[in-house]
Amino acid sequence: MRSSRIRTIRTTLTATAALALVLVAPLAAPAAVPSPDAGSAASRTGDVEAAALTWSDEFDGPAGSAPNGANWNFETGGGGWGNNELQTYTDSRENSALDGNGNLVITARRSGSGYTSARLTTKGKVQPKFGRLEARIQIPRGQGIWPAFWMLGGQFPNTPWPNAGEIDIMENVGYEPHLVHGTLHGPGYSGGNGITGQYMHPQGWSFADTFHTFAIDWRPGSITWSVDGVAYQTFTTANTGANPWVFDQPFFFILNVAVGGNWPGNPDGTTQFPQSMVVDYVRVYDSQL
Ligand SMILES: [Ca+2]
Repeated sequence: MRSSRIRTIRTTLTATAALALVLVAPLAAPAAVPSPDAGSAASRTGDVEAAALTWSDEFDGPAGSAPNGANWNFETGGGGWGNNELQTYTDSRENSALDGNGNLVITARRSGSGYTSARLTTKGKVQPKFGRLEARIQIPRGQGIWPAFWMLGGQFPNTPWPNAGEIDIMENVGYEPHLVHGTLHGPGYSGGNGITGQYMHPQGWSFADTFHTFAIDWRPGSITWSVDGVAYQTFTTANTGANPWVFDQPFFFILNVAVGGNWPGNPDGTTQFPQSMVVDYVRVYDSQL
């Protein structure tokens, strides 16, 4: 989702999404090392303790079962997704399944000369507006691996990208194991001109080494990104300037692992498959649904 991440969604949509090339926001200095204890961000972030859980998927269920169809759709197919990505997304349990330990696992696999993976969305099913939105995720690793936890405006595709808006809560590309990116795309600020910033692991370690909680605190005219309770950037209507702020409306979630493409580059001899993104939960607090 960098450069112009124009995704063509096979079934219905002409879509997109993007991550931008330009790093606009300077990073906040790495803050105090977050507590390593397990548990939700609520245990670490004061303002969440009083927050009411609006919705969540905890991914409880038998090993090998499908993610809850009441919450999740599959977007399938290949063709590069507008970004020269290499994977073909499937609805197979080989690429997305519960692990029986309370996690959703999205797995990118080598398949012949190509790759398979999965991309799940909550479009039409779970479309929050405002609040605290977070997921606890252990991301995959390796050159050419591109995991993402992100959102598109609920009006998409009737309202085309980028006018419908895109909120990238977390993206990582394998050649930067210690960085995650948070980005907004909208009319006048999309693709390589998205409003974006990044967060470095406090110790400079790989985010793939363990679980981390990636969140936004989303209010009218303002979105703040955090990792493990450490806020690292806030974008507001001041950042979009004369261009419209298109984020005061419902958005749906997307979880996917892409392989290859313009931003991450392609896998090489160092990349090991399969690679899995393990999602403990997606939670929404104090939101409108
Ligand atoms: Ca869980």
